[in-house]
Amino acid sequence: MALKPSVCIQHTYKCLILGDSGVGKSTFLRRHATGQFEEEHVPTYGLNVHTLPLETSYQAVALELWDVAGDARHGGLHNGYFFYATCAIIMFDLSSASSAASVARWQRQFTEICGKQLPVVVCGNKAELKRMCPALLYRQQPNFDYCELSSRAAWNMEAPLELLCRRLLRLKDLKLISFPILKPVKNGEFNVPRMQKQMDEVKKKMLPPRRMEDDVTEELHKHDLKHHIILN
Ligand SMILES: Nc1nc2c(ncn2[C@@H]2O[C@H](COP(=O)(O)OP(=O)(O)OP(=O)(O)O)[C@@H](O)[C@H]2O)c(=O)[nH]1
Ligand SMILES: [Mg+2]
Repeated sequence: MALKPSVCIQHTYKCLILGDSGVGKSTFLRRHATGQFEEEHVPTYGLNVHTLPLETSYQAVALELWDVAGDARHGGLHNGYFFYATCAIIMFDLSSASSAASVARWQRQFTEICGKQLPVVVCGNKAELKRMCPALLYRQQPNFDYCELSSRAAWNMEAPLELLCRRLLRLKDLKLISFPILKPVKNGEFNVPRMQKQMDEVKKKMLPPRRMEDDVTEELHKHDLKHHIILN
């Protein structure tokens, strides 16, 4: 299913896919690699790696996707996996508040090992399900993007890849010009306008960048954000 760019790949970038167990990291990878959607949660032990060639409006690149086990007991927190990563997708499940609350921890771990400058896309999966997490907010930051998708509905699957390619190549108007056409799972009914609207609402309500001197507790209080999850 993965496409074969007609032109030579100029760069391969290592991209970690991080997030709690069960958020859908392996499903995302498998969908892109084979088109299949697996209903069952088979936890990953260690990691899976798959290289995805991508044709963009500027050049062909490849993302080497490292899908890391979300459960520490399955070897997911192995620091060695992080070496030489150039970017990350941090995934959470929009129907699970605890997985959204864990994003900050995954992001901290990534920046501690790989540095603060690398591109990160926080990605809410299972967008077709009822949202069970409190209101989501993220802070404007260089090298940070947010998107939502549904592997089940095959909706917005290419968004994190496109956002990362833009950051990696420093080309704001870059577009993926070809990618695998994925089909929603059979017998599913998906409300695409609703999914789009919910994602746009989160994107509209960004927080300004945090200044060094800001006290986080005070800031939350000031903006009345007690019932929000801040994603970075
Ligand atoms: N409803 C819905 N379920 C999904 C979606 N994506 C994945 N799933 C389901 O979520 C469950 C977990 O998926 P995995 O991809 O195995 O999760 P993971 O993040 O790789 O988990 P670990 O390997 O344990 O870290 C599976 O039952 C998938 O079918 C989605 O977009 N919508
Ligand atoms: Mg997995």
